[in-house]
Amino acid sequence: MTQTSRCGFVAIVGAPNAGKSTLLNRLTGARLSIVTPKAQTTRFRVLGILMRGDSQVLLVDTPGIFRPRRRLDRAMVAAAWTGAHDADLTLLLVDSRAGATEEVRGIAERLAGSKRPAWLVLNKTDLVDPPKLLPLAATLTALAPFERSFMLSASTGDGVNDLAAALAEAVPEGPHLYPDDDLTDLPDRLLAAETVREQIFLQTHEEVPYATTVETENWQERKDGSVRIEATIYVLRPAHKAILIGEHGARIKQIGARAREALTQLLERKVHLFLNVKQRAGWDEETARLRAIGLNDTR
Ligand SMILES: Nc1nc2c(ncn2[C@@H]2O[C@H](COP(=O)(O)OP(=O)(O)OP(=O)(O)O)[C@@H](O)[C@H]2O)c(=O)[nH]1
Ligand SMILES: [Mg+2]
Repeated sequence: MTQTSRCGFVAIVGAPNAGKSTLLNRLTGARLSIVTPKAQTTRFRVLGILMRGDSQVLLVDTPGIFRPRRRLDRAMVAAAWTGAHDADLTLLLVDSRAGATEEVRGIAERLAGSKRPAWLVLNKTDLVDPPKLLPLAATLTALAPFERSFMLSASTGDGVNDLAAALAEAVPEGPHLYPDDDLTDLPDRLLAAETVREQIFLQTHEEVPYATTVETENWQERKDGSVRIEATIYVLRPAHKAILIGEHGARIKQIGARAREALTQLLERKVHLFLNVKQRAGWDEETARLRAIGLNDTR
């Protein structure tokens, strides 16, 4: 029996913190998109490639959809909707414990208006009583004509295989758009910057993570096979800089150490990481800073 080559884009959209990046990582089996307990972690589209039989499923993790205030936020939300618009299929991922919040209802209604194929995925089933799931699915399916619905836990992996199999069958027939052993199209420089940002989200609090962006400034391959990476962390205010550096540089040292560990695993080689903290008022409204992380569409 010959298999049919299939390939298509599947966007994962939802409210902040629904578990979109966790699901992308689980489906691809790699830590491609950063995950933290804080909302608004993901800032741009992250492609993850799932190979299954002769199907290539191009998963697109997107920033959470919320009511944007500053230019950075607007660009993030625009990137999420562009992801959905450009996809063959959109998954609305919902945190089952949070339920049908106003945010989720708004996204479902907008998806319904787009008239494009969408599936409902209830996530975090490990956190709720199973009898609550069906009514939640019914509530959301009343708002948008989801073709199918799934219930899973991206954290434990429960139910994820069923979704993967269904996606592999659902993507359209056609040639593969990426080499079959690729995992993502994210450049290593961006991956490095994201790894540092993940540690900032994990190790600082309140407004500090949201006042921060990271850019890889320098990347040097060394003869011994290791890589030397210099990254700049931009913050909005002097107080943020003081917090990031910490007493006697303790915080920045810890951020660097953990990010280096993660990068060593991701890149599978020795990493020398140097971090620089710079204060730059208004970076979150600046075209160049947004472009540096691939955000240039404010559709
Ligand atoms: N218990 C449980 N926690 C989960 C599950 N999926 C994700 N999480 C947790 O939820 C939090 C948010 O996960 P993310 O994957 O970063 O969520 P996201 O939707 O990508 O968030 P943004 O990028 O901010 O929009 C993290 O602490 C995850 O560990 C799940 O199935 N069960
Ligand atoms: Mg995310």
